[in-house]
Amino acid sequence: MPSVSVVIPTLNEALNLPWVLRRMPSYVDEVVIVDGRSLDSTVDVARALRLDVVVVAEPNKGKGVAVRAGLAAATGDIIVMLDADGSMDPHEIGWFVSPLQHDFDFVKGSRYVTGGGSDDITFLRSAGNRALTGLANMVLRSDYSDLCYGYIAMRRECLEVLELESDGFEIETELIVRASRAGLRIAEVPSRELSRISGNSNLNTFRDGWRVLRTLAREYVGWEAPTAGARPEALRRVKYKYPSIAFPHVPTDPRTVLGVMAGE
Ligand SMILES: Nc1nc2c(ncn2[C@@H]2O[C@H](COP(=O)(O)OP(=O)(O)O)[C@@H](O)[C@H]2O)c(=O)[nH]1
Ligand SMILES: [Mg+2]
Repeated sequence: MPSVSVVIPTLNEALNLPWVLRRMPSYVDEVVIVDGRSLDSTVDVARALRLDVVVVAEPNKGKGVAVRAGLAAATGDIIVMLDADGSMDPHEIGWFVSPLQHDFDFVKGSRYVTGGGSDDITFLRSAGNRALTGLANMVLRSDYSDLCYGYIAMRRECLEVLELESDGFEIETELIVRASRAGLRIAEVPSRELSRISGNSNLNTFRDGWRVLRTLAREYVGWEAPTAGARPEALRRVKYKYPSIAFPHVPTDPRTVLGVMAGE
């Protein structure tokens, strides 16, 4: 079994973290909390609920900064990132891990495939997300169903290829766009977004929507995926085209089969 690390950025989530940590499956080897200088007892709650929790202090403000610090600190073969507000259910981690054990490199949760859904999203955010997803698919020639959703898992070696640098909520866009441009093998799995248990969202629909759009444009023109050979161990699994091989259909002569069966 590969080892599994879970990275959770937290900003004043003391009331929500107990639910999240209690629902952590037993096969999760490591939980990394990246705390954005919470004013409540987030860190104490985390330590009380999970003795071996790894607490990383966020170097600067922003979810992107936190996610990058957490990913860098995680030691597992597989890294899963999820939110601390109770909107992402750790019970779903298995759905994310299993494609990674079967040749996929990068797994994204989606609220818009059968089995997924959202209790949390507003009409405005949903419309914005659909528009941005459509645009991303057009420029990337990809087939994502849900761009702005941060329940993501990947193999650790992919981190080196992705060269993440975003500071805010646009980190999710950066991850997704780069995963696709680097040629990672990507799977989407259904995920049900629940309502935040308590507190308010830190996301601002217009400001962050605009940042997503800008990130999309910047990534498309500006980021060159590392070329194969530059970092051999990280690129072992990427930059590899998966050909769809059509096996020729050779009709079998029934008499030969019958002959074998009859022992002739
Ligand atoms: N460390 C850190 N975590 C953050 C920051 N902003 C948001 N988060 C966390 O990121 C996750 C998602 O944030 P949330 O406010 O729920 O945004 P939404 O789900 O997009 O509405 C939550 O677990 C937050 O605690 C930040 O600046 N620093
Ligand atoms: Mg949330």
